[in-house]
Amino acid sequence: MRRFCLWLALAAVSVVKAGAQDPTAAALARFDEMKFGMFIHWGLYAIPAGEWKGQYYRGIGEWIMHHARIPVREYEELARQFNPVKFDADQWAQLARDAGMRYLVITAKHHDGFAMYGSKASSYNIVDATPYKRDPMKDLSAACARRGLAFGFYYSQDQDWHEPHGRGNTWDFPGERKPEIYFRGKVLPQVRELLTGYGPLALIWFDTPGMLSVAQVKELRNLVKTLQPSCLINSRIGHGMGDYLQTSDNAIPIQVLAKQKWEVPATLNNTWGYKKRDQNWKDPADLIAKLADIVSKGGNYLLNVGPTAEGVIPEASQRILRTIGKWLEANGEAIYGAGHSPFYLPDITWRCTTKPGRLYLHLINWPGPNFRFEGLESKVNRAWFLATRKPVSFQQKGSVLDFRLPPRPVDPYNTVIVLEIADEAPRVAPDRRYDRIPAQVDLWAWTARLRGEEIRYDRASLSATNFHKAETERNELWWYPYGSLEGEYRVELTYACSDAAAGSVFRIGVHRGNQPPHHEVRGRIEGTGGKFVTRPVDGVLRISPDDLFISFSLPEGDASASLQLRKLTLIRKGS
Ligand code: H79
Repeated sequence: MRRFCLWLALAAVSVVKAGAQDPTAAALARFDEMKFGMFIHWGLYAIPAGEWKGQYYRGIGEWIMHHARIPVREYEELARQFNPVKFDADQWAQLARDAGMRYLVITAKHHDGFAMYGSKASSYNIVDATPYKRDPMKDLSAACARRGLAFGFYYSQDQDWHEPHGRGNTWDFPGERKPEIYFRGKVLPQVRELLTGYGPLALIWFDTPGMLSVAQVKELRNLVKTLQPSCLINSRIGHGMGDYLQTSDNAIPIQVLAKQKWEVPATLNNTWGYKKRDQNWKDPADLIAKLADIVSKGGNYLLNVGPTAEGVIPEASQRILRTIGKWLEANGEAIYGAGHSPFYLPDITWRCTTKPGRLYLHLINWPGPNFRFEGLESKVNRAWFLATRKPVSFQQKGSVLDFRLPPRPVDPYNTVIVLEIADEAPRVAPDRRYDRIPAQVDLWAWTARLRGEEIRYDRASLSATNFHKAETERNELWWYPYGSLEGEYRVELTYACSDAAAGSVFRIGVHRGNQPPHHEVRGRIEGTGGKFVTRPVDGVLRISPDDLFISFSLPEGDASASLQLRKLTLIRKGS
């Protein structure tokens, strides 16, 4: 009897343990702590670098084979020239560390089908088809391991423009596809190679699902989890079978998303793969603020670099990343392992992250000497600047905190104030909670995804500019509400425009997928004499839970180079 009891007790313990050790759950918890990673797009496309036969191609550089409809036989020639003699795995991994990144994800195979590692499953790979003859991924995985950086592979499982049965290449292979031939012949064996040859992978990053069936994706998932149970799989494996969610490329949700773990993949300029001409680098101040924004909403930030064909990460990318790293060195406590904001995000002065007993206020746009913060019901015992440890003076009355701050920002990018509170988790006034959508929601240009090569964000005026040149590509803003904005709204625009440039038609659209809006309101931009004003828009905007994004554009194209759009305000009908 005694022995039986002992056995029962042991069995119970092992069940509990098995639960606690679910490898995917444990890996997700580690992933959530990391917050910030390096994405690397490196492949044959770095040779043309945006130009083919003397012609420049707009758009993302790694798509050049598709954009220029380059025949497989011609594109294959690039492999014979690919010789990245300046590649140094330790330098790349060290750069990621210097940037404060905790993980690194690199293209093992992009849509062009070329394997950037030594693959036995296809001779179209860097070891067998280039003069370089080495496997850079062996070096890189080892360099990451030496520095405690988590490592993962990007693998394009669905599009493969090199294969007759892969998706995407209709210029060489216009006929029907037998996905099964491609899937069994290339995808499964290559994914097996990646999961068995490069040590433990933190994650595998699939992209652009479309052709593979539920059964195929299930098999792919099982293969990954059988070989490495703690390797995470992103949502772009398709059919809802990922472990965590990707937002669209360069898209930050407008709100806290707390139901599942997620990640924003983003570029430093307008391309993933190296493109000679693209020097449209984002401002480090903007990236540092976006990191705080994403973490405050519960996400991870995966920032991309596109090395040259020689194996060099562009100087400008390095500078930007080291600037972010400096900020993180002093302020990392408010980022790594921090929880999302307990508050709704009313403006762009601040963002908030948490740890037990602590609340971090990220001042990303300096509020000036008198800063009022409302909605915190927990008692604040102490407040100090995270980077300098100097105390911050404040008064607390009920749920209102009044701070006395220096007239100018302590940190030019993001000044973090630590609040030590009397509760383990902050108590928040019900009408300020993160999951309580207020009757009036601001869609700031700052939080939008900027579409088009000309459009810019100007931090000084907190507005998007350069909507013109629609003859080349539409320049527009997209916001991602993730189901949080269901309802009917009146809309107001906050903008400035010179009187001379007034008159353009604007369109606010509501989109189900990456297609034209299924619902829209239009109006005309009136001159404001260059000053910022808030003006109502005629009509009602109807948003349903399955709407993917909301856009603002000047569809008729003549447009106003001088329009500065700061925000749209949505005011719920009946409020
Ligand atoms: O790897 C990066 C991109 O190459 C990949 N995802 C990130 C991480 C990606 N693949 N597809 N897309 C992103 C969607 C892109 C669609 C477009 Fe196009 C490519 C729009 C313009 C160029 C396809 C070709 C649709 C229009 C032309």
